[in-house]
Amino acid sequence: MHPHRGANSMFDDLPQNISSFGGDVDSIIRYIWWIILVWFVAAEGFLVYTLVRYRRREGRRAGWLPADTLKANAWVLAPVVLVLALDLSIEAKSHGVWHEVKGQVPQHDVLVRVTARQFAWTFTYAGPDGALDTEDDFQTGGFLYVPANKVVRFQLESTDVLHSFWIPVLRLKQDAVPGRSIRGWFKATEPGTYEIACAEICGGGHTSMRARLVVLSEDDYARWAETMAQQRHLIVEATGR
Ligand SMILES: [Cu+2]
Repeated sequence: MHPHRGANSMFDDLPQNISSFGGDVDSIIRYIWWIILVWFVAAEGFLVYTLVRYRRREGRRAGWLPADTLKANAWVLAPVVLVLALDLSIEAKSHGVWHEVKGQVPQHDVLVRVTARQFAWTFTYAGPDGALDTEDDFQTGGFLYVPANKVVRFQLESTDVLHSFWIPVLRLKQDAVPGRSIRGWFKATEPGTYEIACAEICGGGHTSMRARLVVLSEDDYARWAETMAQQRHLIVEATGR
């Protein structure tokens, strides 16, 4: 199934999608949404039906039936099997997407360390040599700059408590765990400025723990990165660190 955002879709409340794998994630959300909708209507409908059908009436007493026949038990067993089957179908549908998004990291064009702390985001870029923790690394605070249509690999870390790196338009949400460096990747398809938020309650300033994702065209990003690298070079020359 190829997901799309139709103008009349009842799913238009999903955020804009600018992620290379966002459509696959959305198709799972929609699939689960339909299952829930059908079950909700069926279960509530049946409940209302039995409420009316078996309501209190003069001269009719409530009885107690032991569920000792297969037919009686089928009222429980059949829905259980159905729910399980649908559960497995979600599993089957999402398996490939999970593998694509979380199970591997494609060859990357940009490497950046994302550092979370109460209550801000810092981004450390690998610089011209493509490796982190070298002299040519440079940093930004509050703004993550990436090129469009390039694979960005990130290493997510936290210096204090649990946080969660959330970029709604990328369908990307990953916990940051103190003491761990968690790898991940994304490819943004459309230049623009988008929201980054913390999605794990991490203290009093949690709701203000925001940043911006700035997706630049390939050329603009190259120019920006070059300027940052030059500035970094001047600082190293002047101060020796
Ligand atoms: Cu946080």
